[in-house]
Amino acid sequence: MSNKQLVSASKFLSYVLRHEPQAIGLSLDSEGWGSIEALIAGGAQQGHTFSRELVEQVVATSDKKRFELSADGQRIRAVQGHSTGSVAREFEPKQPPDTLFHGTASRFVESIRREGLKPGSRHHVHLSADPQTARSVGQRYGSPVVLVVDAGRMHAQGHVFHQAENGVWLTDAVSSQFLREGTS
Ligand code: HQG
Repeated sequence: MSNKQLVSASKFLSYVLRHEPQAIGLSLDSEGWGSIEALIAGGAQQGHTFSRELVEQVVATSDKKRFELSADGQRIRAVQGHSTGSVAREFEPKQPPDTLFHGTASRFVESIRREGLKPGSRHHVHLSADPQTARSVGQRYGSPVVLVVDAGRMHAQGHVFHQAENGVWLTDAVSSQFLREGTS
């Protein structure tokens, strides 16, 4: 399996398991699980041919551990990053570290200063535990800026945080009073 094949399959899996399961007629339950058999059959109908072996390799090699297989190996889900209305994962509340990081692009900073961080089309605002990861997330949209989130103070004031299985921190929104630019 070439790296190119794996990346392409990973992007397709992210697309259908997070955003558009209906594009291949796939049903996901509220925790994000869908049948691998249905995924392969639905993908094939849309010209995306892949095997169960390829799906398993994508899950095993995902750098950010984006996906998870069910214990019986029959189902797959994206652990976070959803925008589809059919999924509403119930994450446990968890106390965050004092500081978390959000990577964004410089062109969004002014709007974020005004409005704080909003989830956009996804279900949560995504935060990283370290500034390096945040920087690479910000880089996807342009010149990266790392915002420091005062997660400890937010939590003390009653804001709820969750941590997905792959370590990504999630919260509903971050008001600008809890944000500053920088890496520490
Ligand atoms: C920005 C990746 C203007 C926000 C990563 C971001 C992550 C605002 C963009 C995961 C704003 C949304 C999610 C405001 C937020 N005004 N812009 N008020 N509030 N934004 O892709 O956090 O590789 O939906 O800064 O690792 O970039 O796909 O969210 O730039 O964990 O597995 O609006 O996706 O994971 O962009 O990334 P996104 P994100 P994967």
